[in-house]
This record gives sequence, C-alpha cells and structure tokens, in this order.
Amino acid sequence: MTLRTLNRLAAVFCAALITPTVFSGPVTPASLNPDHPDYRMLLARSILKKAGPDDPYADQVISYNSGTNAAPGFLDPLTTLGIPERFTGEGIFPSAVTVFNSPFGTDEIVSIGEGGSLTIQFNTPVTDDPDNLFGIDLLVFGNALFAFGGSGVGNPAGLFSEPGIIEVSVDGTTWFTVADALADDLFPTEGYRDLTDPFATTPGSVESNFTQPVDPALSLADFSGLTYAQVLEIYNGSGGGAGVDIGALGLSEISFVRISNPVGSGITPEIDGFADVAPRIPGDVDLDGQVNVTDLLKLLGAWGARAPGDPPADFNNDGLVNVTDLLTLLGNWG
Ligand SMILES: [Ca+2]
Ligand SMILES: [Ca+2]
Ligand SMILES: [Ca+2]
Ligand SMILES: [Ca+2]
Repeated sequence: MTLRTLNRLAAVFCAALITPTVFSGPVTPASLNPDHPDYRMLLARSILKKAGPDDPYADQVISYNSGTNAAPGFLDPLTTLGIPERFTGEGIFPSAVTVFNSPFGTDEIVSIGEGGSLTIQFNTPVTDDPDNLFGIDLLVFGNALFAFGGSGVGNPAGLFSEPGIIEVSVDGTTWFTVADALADDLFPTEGYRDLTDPFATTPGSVESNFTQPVDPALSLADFSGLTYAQVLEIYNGSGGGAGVDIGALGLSEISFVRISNPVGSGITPEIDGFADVAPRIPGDVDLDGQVNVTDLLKLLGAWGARAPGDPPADFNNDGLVNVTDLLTLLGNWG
C-alpha cells in the first residue's frame, strides 16, 4: 500500500467515521475556561486580535454538543476557529488539503454526532455586502471530498459528504435555517492554486482564497470527469466551502452560526472552519484587484444570461451580464 493510498484511505476513513460514543454536554467556551488546554493559545490569539484588525474567520465557540455518535477523538470544537486547513496529517500522513484529500487531524476538525450541534461566533459580523461574489457572504468548511476517478473526478461525479444543517443568527437567540446550502458538502476545500498532484505531500506555492466562494450555481454533475487541473480552473482561486447568502434570509448581518445534525441522520458531519466572504472590487472580473481591459474583454465574452462557471461579470447578481454590469465596470475603471 503506497503512502498515497494510505493518505487517501485516512481521509476517507475520517470522512465516514461513524462510531458510537458517549453523550457529551455543551462545553464552556475555552476563553472562559482556564483549565482548557487551549486556553493560553486562545488568550494569546485574542490579545493579538486586539492589536490589529479582526481576521475573517470564526472567533468563539459558544456551545458544542457532540451528540450520540461523533467520531471518537474529533471532539474539540476549538478546531473550527481561525483559518481552515491548507495542509493536513502533520506527523501522520502529511499532505496538502485538496478537493480529493480533506483534512483529517483530530486537531483540525470536529465531529457532530446525531442530536449534536456546534455554535460559533464572529467578533465582527458577517454582512450581506452587495459586492460579495455571487452574493455569498459566509463559507462553512467541512471535510467533504470528491471521489477520485483515476485522473480526476469520477464520472459520474461522486462526493463523500455528510451534510449538516446550517443556521445563522444576529443575536444567538433567533435562528434562521439556510435552505440552499449544507455544511460538510459541496464544495470540498482546496488549499492551493498551483498543485498538479491532488495527493501532494508538500504544500503548494500559491495559496487559495478562503474568503472567495465557488460559483454556487455549480452542481456536483458539473464536476463529472474533470481533471484536477480543470477543477482548479473552475474553483478560480477559491478555497471551496459551502456558501451562504444571508441576504436570501432577509438578513443584513449575522454574528452566530450553528451547525446541527438531526437524530436519525445516519451521518456525522465534520467541521473545519468558517469564513466571512471578502467583497470584491465591482468590475473586477478576474479578481486581480484591478479593473482594466482584461476585465472588459472577459465581461464582453460573458455577455447575456449567466451560466454556471462563467467568468463572474454579473456584479449585481441578477443572472445577467448586460449594460448594467458594463456601466459598473466602466465606473470603477483603474
Ligand atoms: Ca449576500
Ligand atoms: Ca480547522
Ligand atoms: Ca481585474
Ligand atoms: Ca447583472
């Protein structure tokens, strides 16, 4: 058995782990519990935060209930704070996190058994910014992964996923259920933009963007038979994650996210992290931070009804690339 096979088996194993364990009740947020092993780390992190602007990732665990059958060992909810994993298996089977190789360390992800839930908080609210790509405001990262078909995604495309329910809240009291996205499902995490081997044992050179969503119009079928290189192309620099538009729920901002797993689901979602989507510059089709002739040509090439995977030239997210978007581009030229 090669390292690659072992590596892949480990990831699949962790994605599918369903073993009974004892019920554990809600935990005290580590920041309030000096006995917690990560207390000092969190303290240091929060002190650092005060010195500079907040990062775009989850900041606090409000509660965690592991449910009845969470994967043994994957019971630390603090693993969902901060930036999602780019590299996994340190000390075991070190490898880059790719759409075919999800994070599997006990210090990287947490498991939510049946009847369980995880609630986190962002210090800075996630807003329904109109300049967020595809209208997506929040990303939830799990350990879902595409089935590898020999040279890329299998055909038909397969996904190892354990969908969890996503809810969001302004105040941590009144909750809104997200209808069109599930945690630990599409889209698998991708740590880098420049890897050629999806089972690479060393990091890539160019990091993906964990605050940029994958086009939510893409379905699993759109990935059928794609090579790894083609998947990276369609991800367009994104680090993946399940995308949530809080505007679709009638909300302008949220600070709390809850992932839950109903009794009887037969699965155990794993969660890696949460990100607040960064707004793009309106008119910047290729997402390089500038609005210029390259963006204009891409917009003109995408003119008309927007299809899944098209260049993101629909700045007002109305499904059309037309004169409204052209004027937005010209108005932000330079
Ligand atoms: Ca939105
Ligand atoms: Ca994590
Ligand atoms: Ca540009
Ligand atoms: Ca438009």
